[in-house]
Amino acid sequence: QSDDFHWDDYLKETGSISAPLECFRQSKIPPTNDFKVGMKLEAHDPRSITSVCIATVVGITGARLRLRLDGSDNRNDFWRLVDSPDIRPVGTCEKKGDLLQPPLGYQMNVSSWPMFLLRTLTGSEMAPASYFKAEPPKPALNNFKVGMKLEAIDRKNPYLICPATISNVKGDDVYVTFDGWSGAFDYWCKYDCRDIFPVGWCHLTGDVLQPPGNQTPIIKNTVKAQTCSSKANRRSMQTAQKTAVAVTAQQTRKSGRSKASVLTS
Ligand code: MLY
Repeated sequence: QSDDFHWDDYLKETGSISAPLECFRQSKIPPTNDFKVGMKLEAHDPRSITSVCIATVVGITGARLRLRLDGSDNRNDFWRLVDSPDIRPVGTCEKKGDLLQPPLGYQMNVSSWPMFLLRTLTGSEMAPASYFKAEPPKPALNNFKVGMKLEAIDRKNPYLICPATISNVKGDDVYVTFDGWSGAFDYWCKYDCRDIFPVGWCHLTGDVLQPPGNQTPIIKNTVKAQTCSSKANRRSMQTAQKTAVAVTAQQTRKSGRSKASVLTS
């Protein structure tokens, strides 16, 4: 957790509440991350969901792994929780009688794939089965309410986890907005999405929680409000604006011009 951001103070200053643990499809006690950089595993190719590929752990961040598909480039890394159903031990595919696939963007001729696979696995360290944790169960209902705070993955910069707000709820879907940022990073997702976490998650897992942004939220939100037609949207935008104003005030008080230049680079 960054030195100058503390959920307790922030919740007070914004007059907001955190979404209860029961809202999330995350384990109450975050899973331990035993993986080591260099270990290999099987992973679904995020760009070609029917393919199962060999991936290497190239980084560890909290309860997540930074993964790179063997035979792919270094520009398509992705992040998965250790209890994600997208990853499993090497050998799982073979046991099921399936074939490991080359990743999308495999740089060599496909005919070289079997030999590449053999070479990449020979002598490599494979992550033990006990490191892979079971996916937590899905909460029965969408219990999120507008205004609740959470920690959410920035899908445009998926290594980042940031303070966020539930700004709209529709059936099983929730609208996640990023505190202190204009709408560019916001997204709709299912309430049981694995990219959203309870307040305190990063602190418990040792992942880095970003501080809220300090863009000029009032101007950006006004622009956005004009494009919102429904009453519900306008109402949630008003909530967001109030939060944004409070955040900006807080940040100005705490750190003057703060980290805008770093975060918007
Ligand atoms: N400098 C990048 C990263 C922005 C990150 C925003 N997140 C934290 C909501 C950009 O401005 O695109």
